[in-house]
Amino acid sequence: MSTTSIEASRIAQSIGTALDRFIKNNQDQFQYATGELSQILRDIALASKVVNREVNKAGLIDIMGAAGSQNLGGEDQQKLDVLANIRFARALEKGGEICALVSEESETFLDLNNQGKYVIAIDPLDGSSNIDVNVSIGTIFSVYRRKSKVGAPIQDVDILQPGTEQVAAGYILYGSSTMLVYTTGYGVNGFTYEPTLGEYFLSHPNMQIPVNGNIYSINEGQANTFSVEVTEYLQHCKDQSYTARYIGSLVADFHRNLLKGGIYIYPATSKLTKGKLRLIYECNALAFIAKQAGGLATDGVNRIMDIQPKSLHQRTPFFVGSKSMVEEAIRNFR
Ligand code: AFP
Repeated sequence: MSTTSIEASRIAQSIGTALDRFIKNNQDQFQYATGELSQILRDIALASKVVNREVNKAGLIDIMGAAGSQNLGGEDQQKLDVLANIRFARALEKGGEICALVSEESETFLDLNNQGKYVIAIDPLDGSSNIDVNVSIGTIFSVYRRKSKVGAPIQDVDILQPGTEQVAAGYILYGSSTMLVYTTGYGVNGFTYEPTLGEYFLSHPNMQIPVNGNIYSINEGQANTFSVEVTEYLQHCKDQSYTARYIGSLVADFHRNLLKGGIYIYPATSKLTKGKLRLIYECNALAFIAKQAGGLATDGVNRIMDIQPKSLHQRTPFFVGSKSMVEEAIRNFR
């Protein structure tokens, strides 16, 4: 190809829809279309760009490794966890749209004492034990409307909302490319980050998870601690010659199965009787996205989004992914 024709084909190539434009174009779909939710999504996108920059630099500067403190689960907090928590909190606190923040990294919720109408639940950097080995990690977020009166102190009713009350949810995947995937209850759309332009562009419009798939994702190293039902389902996966894929990074495992079709399972085990994953800031967001994409998420008995949380850091067993696969996996649970 000659230089002029390369130039011509580059000019002919459209750069697509930027996230900002997409949010603006779709703002009217939202019943409280005052622009506040749009601003929250923009703030999350901005913070994610900063975190993305730090994640990309992780191998280059002394930012890798444990920060010396532990989070609530007693796991070492990695430096990037701490940094991501600060970045998202700062970006979200500034605008005044949110009144409270729930984060995996903080024991209690943060009451911002303002006129904000939204509550955010966030896992700022999930899969952080993978940072040191250059494996994909992610951010997960849920957005809720506050229930109590604006101006009053934040109450449990604002924080402990079931997933059905989410008005938006999404994740950022820091992978071979960085993606932001979100829903406001009108389908799921995915945006890929173009680092030279510093913008997310719509790359995966109206994402749908295949109704069936052949990938199963579970930490089979824990197989001796699984229930009979889960063990039987795993045998079924093998009998069907399904493919086992497990990164150990929830966002990355979920994202792959969303695109290709599959099931992700983090079950209750004899050691972790409620499973490992957190309902409020991990499972609810992915359950909302799965539902909007035509998939299913349950704890084996109840739909994840129907569960009434009783505490901030509550754990739940989690079965999520292609509808037929999840239905099959939980068939013997009731
Ligand atoms: P970290 O943030 O401590 O790496 O935990 C990540 C996580 O919550 C989730 O992203 C993984 O899917 C899951 O843990 C993996 O846990 P197992 O090592 O028990 O399979």
